[in-house]
Amino acid sequence: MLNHLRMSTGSNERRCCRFLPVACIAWVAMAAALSASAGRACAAERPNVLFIAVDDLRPEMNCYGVPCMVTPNFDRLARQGVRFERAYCNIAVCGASRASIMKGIRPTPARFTSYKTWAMKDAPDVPSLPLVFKQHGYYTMSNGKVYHHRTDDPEAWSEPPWRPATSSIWWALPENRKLATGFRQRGPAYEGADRPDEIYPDHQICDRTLSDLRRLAKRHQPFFLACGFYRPHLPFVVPKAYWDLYPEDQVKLPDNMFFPRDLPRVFDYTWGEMRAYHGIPKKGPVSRETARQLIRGYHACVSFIDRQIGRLLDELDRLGLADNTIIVLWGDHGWQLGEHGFWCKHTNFEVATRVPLVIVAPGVEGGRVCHRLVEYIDIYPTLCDLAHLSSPGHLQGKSLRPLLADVEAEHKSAVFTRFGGGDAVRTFEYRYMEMRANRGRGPLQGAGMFDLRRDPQENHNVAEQPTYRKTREQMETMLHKMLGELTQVR
Ligand SMILES: [Ca+2]
Repeated sequence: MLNHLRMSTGSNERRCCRFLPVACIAWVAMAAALSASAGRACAAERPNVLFIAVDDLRPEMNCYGVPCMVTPNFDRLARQGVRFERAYCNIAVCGASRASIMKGIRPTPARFTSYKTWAMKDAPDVPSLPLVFKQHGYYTMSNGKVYHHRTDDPEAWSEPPWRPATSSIWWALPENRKLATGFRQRGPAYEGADRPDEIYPDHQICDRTLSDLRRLAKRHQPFFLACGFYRPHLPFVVPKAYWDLYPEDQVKLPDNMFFPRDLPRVFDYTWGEMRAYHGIPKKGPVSRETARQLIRGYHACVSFIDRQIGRLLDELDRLGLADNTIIVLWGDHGWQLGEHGFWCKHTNFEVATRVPLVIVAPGVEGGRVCHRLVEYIDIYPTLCDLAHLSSPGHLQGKSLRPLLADVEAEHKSAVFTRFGGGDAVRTFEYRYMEMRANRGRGPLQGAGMFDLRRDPQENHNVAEQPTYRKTREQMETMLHKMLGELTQVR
C-alpha cells in the first residue's frame, strides 16, 4: 500500500515536503485532522528511521566475509540495502564515537575523547541528529545504549530514553555475579549459561522496540527510533544456545597475534579494559585457551544480536513499515580479537577502526556492496539527505546518498581516526599513524605506516623504508592538513 501511495504522490507535493519543511511540519502536526489518504502520501515522502547501534560490533558477520559466522539476519539486512565494505569510525571508543556520530563532527584532543563522553557537554551548541529530526516533525525515541549516558542530549527525544533494569546485571549465574566486586574487578569476561533469551537486556531492548514500533505505526507522524544493543561489548554473556553455534574445536585464532614488526613501541596497547574481568591476567597475553573462549564468546554475542535484528525486521514487515523506513546498522568502532596481540579497541589500527555499516532506504536497490572509503560522520548528512531535511551547516561528514544510488560514485580519498595521542589517516592503499604527547597536541613520539596492498593485516611498519619516503610525506601532509583544518573550525 505504501508503494502505491508513494507512486501516486504528485511531484508538487514532493517539492512541498522537501523545500518547505516548516510548512510540512505544521502539516504533519495536523495530520490527524486531514484526510487519511493525504496523510499517508506525505508520510511516504518522510521516511521513518530505524537507527540500530550494536556496541563494539566489528564487521564480523557472514555478509562481511567471515564464513564461520551464523548471522542470517545481518545478512538479510545486507541483502535489503547497501553494505559498506570500507566504513570507519572516527574514534575507537564507545561514548566518543557515539557523540561524534550523533553530532556529525570529528573528535579532537579537546572533545569526544573517552568512553564516558557526554555529547551535550562536549558540543553543547551543535544540534544532534535526532534533535534535527525532532525539529522537523519526527517523533524521536531511544531504547538501550544509544548515547553512552542514557540522559545525554535529553531535548533530542520525544520521550525519555529507555533502558531495561537488567542493563547493569551482566551475568546470569549468581556465582559469576558474586565475582564482580567493583569497576576494577568485574566478573568473568564470558559466560554461556543455559538460560532463556528473555532474561538478557538485549532481548528486552528488542521487545521494547517492537512494542514501540507497533505504537508508532499507528501515529500519523514519521519516527526516528534508535535502538542500541549492549553486546558484543564485554562481558560476552549470552545464552549457551548461541555458544553452541561455535564448537570449541573449530575456533581459529588470528595468525598475527604479535606486535607489528618495526613499529615504535609507543603504539603498544595493553587493553586494560579487559584486564578488569575475572580470569584475565593483569599483564601479559591471555592463554591460547582463553583466547579461543573470548573469540567464541564474541561470536556467540554477535549471533545473539543477529537474532534481535531478525525480530526487528520481521516486525517492520508485519506492520507494513518496511517500505517506508530507512534502516541504518552501525557498530560504534571495531574490536581487536587477538590481532597484534591486542584485545578491545582504543587504537587506530584497521581492526579497531573498521566498522559495519548497512543502509536500507526506500528506493535504494538492495544487495549491493560499496567499496568506497566512508566514515561514521557521514551518517548524519546521509540521513538528512534521505529524509529531505536540510543539513545543518556544522556537519563535517559527506552524504552517502550518491553512493546508495551508484556504489561506484566518487566519495572521499581518505578517512581519519584518532584516539588519545594517536591520529591516523587511511587511504585505499595505506594507513599512516602518528603518536604525539599531550593527547595528540605535543611533539611526535612515533610514526607508523602500512602498505595495505601488500600487508592488509598491518603486520609490518614501512614508515622508515626509503622506498616509501615519498608516500609517507604525502600521507603526513594529508593528515596534518586535516588536523590543521580541525583546529581552525573548532
Ligand atoms: Ca563501544
